[in-house]
This record gives sequence, C-alpha cells and structure tokens, in this order.
Amino acid sequence: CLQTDFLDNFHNVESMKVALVRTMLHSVGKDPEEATNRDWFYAIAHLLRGVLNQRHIQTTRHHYRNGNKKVYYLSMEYLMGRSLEKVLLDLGAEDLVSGALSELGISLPEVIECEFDAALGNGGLGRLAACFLDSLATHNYPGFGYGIRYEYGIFTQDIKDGRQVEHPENWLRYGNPWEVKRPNVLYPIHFGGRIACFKNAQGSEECHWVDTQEVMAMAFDVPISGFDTNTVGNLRLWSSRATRDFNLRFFNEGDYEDAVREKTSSENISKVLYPNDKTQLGKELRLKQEYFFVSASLQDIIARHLRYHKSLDDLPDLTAMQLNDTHPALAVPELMRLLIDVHGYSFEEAWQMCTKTFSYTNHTLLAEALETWPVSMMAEILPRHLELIYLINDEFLRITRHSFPGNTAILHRVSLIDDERHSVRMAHLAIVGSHKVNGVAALHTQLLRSTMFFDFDRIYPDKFVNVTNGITPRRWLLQANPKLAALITEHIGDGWTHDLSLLSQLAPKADDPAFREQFIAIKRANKQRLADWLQKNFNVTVNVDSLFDMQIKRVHEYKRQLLNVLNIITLYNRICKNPGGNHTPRTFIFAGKAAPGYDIAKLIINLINDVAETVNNNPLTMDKLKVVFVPNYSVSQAEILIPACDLSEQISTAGTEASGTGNMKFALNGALTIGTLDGANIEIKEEVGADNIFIFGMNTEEVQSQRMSGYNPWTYYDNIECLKLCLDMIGNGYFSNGDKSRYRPLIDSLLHGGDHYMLLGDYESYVTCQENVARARRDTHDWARRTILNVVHMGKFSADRTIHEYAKEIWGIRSL
Ligand code: DL6
Repeated sequence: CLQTDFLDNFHNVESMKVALVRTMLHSVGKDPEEATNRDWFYAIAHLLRGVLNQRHIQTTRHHYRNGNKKVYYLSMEYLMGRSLEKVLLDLGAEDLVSGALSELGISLPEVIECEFDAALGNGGLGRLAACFLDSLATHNYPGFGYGIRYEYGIFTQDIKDGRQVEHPENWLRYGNPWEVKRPNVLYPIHFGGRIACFKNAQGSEECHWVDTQEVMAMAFDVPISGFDTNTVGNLRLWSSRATRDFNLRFFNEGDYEDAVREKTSSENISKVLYPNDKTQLGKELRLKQEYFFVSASLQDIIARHLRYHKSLDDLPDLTAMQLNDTHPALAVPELMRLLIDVHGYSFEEAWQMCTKTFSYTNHTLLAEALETWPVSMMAEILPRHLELIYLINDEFLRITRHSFPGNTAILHRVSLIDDERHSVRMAHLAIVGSHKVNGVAALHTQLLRSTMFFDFDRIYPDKFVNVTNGITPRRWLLQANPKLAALITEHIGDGWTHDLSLLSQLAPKADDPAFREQFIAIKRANKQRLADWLQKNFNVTVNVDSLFDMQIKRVHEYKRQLLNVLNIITLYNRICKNPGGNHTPRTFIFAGKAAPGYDIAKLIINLINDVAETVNNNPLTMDKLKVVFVPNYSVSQAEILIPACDLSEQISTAGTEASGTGNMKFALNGALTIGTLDGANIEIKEEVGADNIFIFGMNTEEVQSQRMSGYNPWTYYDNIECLKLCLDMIGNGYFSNGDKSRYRPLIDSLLHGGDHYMLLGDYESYVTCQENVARARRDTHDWARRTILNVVHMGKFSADRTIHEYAKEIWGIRSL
C-alpha cells in the first residue's frame, strides 16, 4: 500500500471531486448539499492529511533504515499560521482541488479563509521555528519539532476607543484537522516531591526523586510537508492530562470537588501561551510548562532511540537537539537526570553525552528577556534538577577556576547561580550544557561575544558561532505574492523555490523598462488587494497611489513605533502649515500586539489610533496622510500586508533587534527599507547595496558611546523646534481631546526617564531620511529599479541557507 502514493488516487478533477464528497460524508459527516465552506475546509484537510501521513510514515522508515542522525528542535513557540494553502502548494494539488471545488460550486479562496491561524507563538522566535520546519522538510533533512499544544494561542486583539483589548483565542474550537491525537504516546511528568538518598550495592550513594505529583503528557502530531518533495516531517505537540481522568481516590472518598480540581490544575499546564514577548515573569505555571514539554520530549526521544538501538551510548552520535532560546534549557538537567537516575550512567558520562547533544540559540540581547528562576521555586517544583544544576555548576566553576586562577570575579559572573538574587541563570545553563551557541545575525553574535557573554567567549573560544536568520521563500513569496512569483518564474524558471540565490539571475532586469512596468503593475495589484481587504473588513479606505509605509511587528519600546509617530506628526504639521506644498501622499500602516501587562506599549497603540483620528479627519491633511492601525496582526494578515508594502520600517535602536525577519520578508516582496544599522538590516544593506536602502541614525558604537558619556534627551528637545512641537502636542492633549494626562507616561519616559532607546537622538536623522524617501519615490521607475534590486539580492535570507548552515556547522546532519 505504501508503494502507491495516496495522492496518485486522485489524478484528475473528477476523481478529486469524488474523493472530497466521500470525505465529506465519511469523515465530516455532513450532506455535501448542505455543507458550508468550513465543512469543505475540514473535508479537504482530512483528505490531504491522509496523503501527508502516508508520506510521513515512508519518511520515518527511510530515516531509520539508513540510521541517519536526526535533529530535534525544542521550542516553546511555533507561529504556523494557516496550513491549507501551504499544503496544497507543497503537494502541487492546488489546481486539482480548486477545480474539483468549483465543479461543486465552492470557491477555494473562501474555504481557505475558514481556517484559524495556528498562532502558538508571540512573534519572531515562533515564526522562525515555523520557517525552519518548512526548510527542513523541503530539503529532506531528518528534523522534527517538539512543542506545546496550547489550547489558547496568542490572544485576539481588538481595538476599542483606540485601546488594545485582549480576548482569549480558542483556535481549537472546531478541532484541528491536521493533527493526529496519539492517546498511547503518553509520558508521566513529575513535579514537587523530595530527594531520597541511599547507599547502593556497590556502597556508593544514589539519590532519587520521590513522592512527586504526576501529570501526563499526551502527544499530538502535526505532519509538516515540504515543497515539491515526498519528505514529510513532524511537529509533536504535548497536551497535559490528569494522571487518571479523575483522581479515583478522591472520587471514591466522595470528594468530587478535589477530584475535579486536581484534573483542572493538571490540564492547565498546556492551556495557554504566555503572551509576553521578551519579559520574564517568573510565574510558577511557566516553569511547569517549560519542564513539562522538555521532559515529555526527552522521554520520547530516548524511547524512540531505544526502539532501534541497544543502548543510549550512541545517542549523541545520532541525535542533535536545538534549544530555541533558554525556554527549553531545563532539557540539560532533565537529560542528566534521565541518563543518571533512570539509565545508570555516571555523572561524567552523562555530562559528555549532554554537551555533545545540545546546542543553543540566543534570540535577544535585552536584559529583561534573560530567564532566571528563583532557587526557592526550583527547589519546590524541581528539587532533583536543582541538585543536578548545583553539581554541573560545581564542575564548571572548578574548571573555570583552573583556567583563570585567582580570578574570583569571573566565577561570580559566570556561575549558574546568582548568589545575590538567589536565582538560576538559564542562559548560563544553556551555554555550559551546549557544544555550540549561536546568535541570529552577524551584529547580534558579535555583541553576544563582546558584551553579554564576554566571559563565556573567553572560557569557550570555539563555542560561539553566527547563523543569520532566514525566511521560507515558499510562504513569503510563492504563497503570499503569487503574481510576483509567477513573473520571476517566467524569467528564470522555478529553481528559486529551492535555491533563492538564483534570484541574482534577474539582476539585469532591473534596467529593463518593460520588466519594471510589470513589477510596478504587480505592486499596484497587491496594494489594491490590500485596499479591498481593508475596506471589506474594517471599512477603511486607502489611496492605492499613495506610498504604503508599514511598521508591522510586536509593539515594543525598542522597536520605536513612537519614533515613526513623531515623524507622522512632523509631516502633519508641515502639511497644515503649507497645504499646497509638494507632499508625497503616504499611508502609514501599523499592526502589532502589545503584551497585556506592558502599559507603555499599549499606550503607544492608543497614541497611533488617536493620531490617526486627527490626521485622517483634518481636511488639510486627509488627502496626503492616512494612518491605519490594523487590529489583530497575524501570519495570515502579514501575507496580505507585506506584498503591498512600498516602505518597510525597521527602525529599532542600533544594538537592540537581534535580527528581525520581517525586514527580509518585505525586501523579498519588493519594498525598500528605512532602517538603522541594527540586526540583519546590516546584512541586507551589504547584499542590496547602500544605494538601495535608506539607513539613518546612530550605529551601535555611537549608541554605546552616547550612553557612556551621558545621553541627554533635553538637548534634542530644546534645540530641534519641530521635535519640541510634536512632543508638546502629544503632552498637551492635542491628540487626546485636551486630556493632558493620557500620554504623560510616554512624554515622561522620553524626557524624564532618560529616553533609553534614544528616539530623540535619532529623530532628526530619521526625519531627513524620510524626506529622502519622499524625494526618491517621485521617480517611479528608479524606485522600481531599486526595489527589483532588493528582490534580486535576497538570496542569502532564505531559511534554506540558514538550515544548511545549522545542519553542517552545528548539528552534523545530512539531507536524505
Ligand atoms: O531570531 C528570531 C527573532 C529575531 O529575528 C528578533 O530580532 C528577536 O527579537 C526575536 N527574539 C525573541 C526573543 N524572545 N525571547 N526570549 O522573540 O527572535
């Protein structure tokens, strides 16, 4: 049965139609004549899942027969978005399915809209994980993801009276047709309890973790298709379950309430994704989530290994595990525990195996994102792990002491335990437990080595490497921008879908007027598509001939949406003063969520909406300026927004954005970037050339030296008249119906709180750079030439290149 590919059964529209109607009857249980678009979504997904499952089984057999080394990607977040269109493209079945549906009077695009985004992530880190899974499968690597099956992903954002309101997002309410529940793949996860030590038969002391509470981890598998390949990978997500559905002891004793309470608290573990982006809350439930998922994943990896191998001795030769930030860092002591306590290895043997297996990616330099856990909380919830962390630390400090005799300061700085704050430093644990540590863009890695992890770089000179992020060109060009994808294919063939560097063959086309015309027409069509969507969904009208200027990403002070707003107010004031001037019409589009507890970020959203209200309704400015905040940013929204963008805002303070991946998506879709020399912007500039990107502001050294020499925001406020005017308007209630208190915290953070992200210091340079953008935009053909050169030089930023680097330099795995 495995000899024939399941998809071969539906070789024409007629057979596909029959198969879909059958699936509607048998799996969805609906009369095809009564079926809704959502029912058809479930029917198609069920049918395609059959194809994917069969191919996944073939892929797995192949891996095990060949004894290939595998990589497991451990991540708390996966921002997958929708799957139907992706799977159809991957399988090459789009025409077949859309043909069959249209014979049934159903529209595929409307069916696609019925799918909920799988939004199990906050932003860049989770979306990167999703891109990596796609590249791993497309390039036939034996790579698998592990994560948590959150019942509630990232919250839904509503805007009420200009303010963000959060609602829980129950994305599973109609069921997830892509997943396969595995009730038999179940592992116990222990919490609490105590350590019991005793002398074993050989007379040495053995310690064990006893009297624990147990929760069960149940597996749900989501097949991951690759593009134009039979390889299908897997994402295994864990869901928490009570040990027994009801605790029978309580139940038999008649204590129904306690029985239910215990069940609820066990199942809470996988209930909800923490919506914080780069802040560490120190919540007990989060610690439990982290441990829950790494313990289940490691038990699973070990059980699978032992199905095919006699012992775990060769585990590190056949297995690589990537820690996606420090969230899964407890995998280090958990693997130690399993190897020592369950499988009888010595501490030294287990430690060697661990460090050979793990590698760790750091995704941020922001101090507030660095995870630490109170020793007391760890002692309570994971006493055996705390004990192992102490042992690891003793050994690590012993070796370090040896390398740096007499240097007690370094020992304090690098210790896994922060003695002053009585906490465990997870980044230190991840570094010590890994053989490689990587940053996600050249500047980021360089800064990790020279600042945050300076001491570790001295202790382990070969451990730190750079792997610049990338994005999958399948979702972010082929799927999101079919017109541009088709134009590219028409000229250079479709090899770029597997090897994005082939785009460079298009370079001569930048000077071809006919090609530019086609390019311009495609951008316009994408802008029209967005305009129609905004009209339909939000009743917002935009002028497609204006410059679409976008900043779409999480709202955070370091990303400086507020700097963008200051430029908008500056333009507003200029137009009001000189309405007849030569102003390039612009539509500023913002989208992004703020963490629910991050008041300043929420206030920035409020200000954007208040500024929009004023600017969009002033007859002097409404034809030249439009400000739109699109609520509830998501992967699916990004697919409509990005292809329609002219100008991509990547304006973080230099040295704060680790890489950014939105910057890559925009450039690949023919937008020019206005940005600072931060994260991957620097590498984008190197690729596209300084003439084809708008760079402004201080670089990292300048930011650092300003900080050292005492940066003073007042200097800018007092000396730059138009800046002072903007800040005074905000502070005096111009955008808040005279309410002077509403935006006081924003003004205070800039003028009295030290303006940590140096918005005022970069303001003048940003405004001047925006003037250059407006001027450049007037020459439509030259603008098109530059945007084409951006597309042409995006080859480096494919996630395929990123994955090939991880495979070779870090994991030691080979493509099938
Ligand atoms: O590496 C993916 C992505 C980068 O592109 C962004 O620059 C960075 O901000 C983001 N980091 C996080 C860190 N969260 N935590 N911890 O999301 O990673």
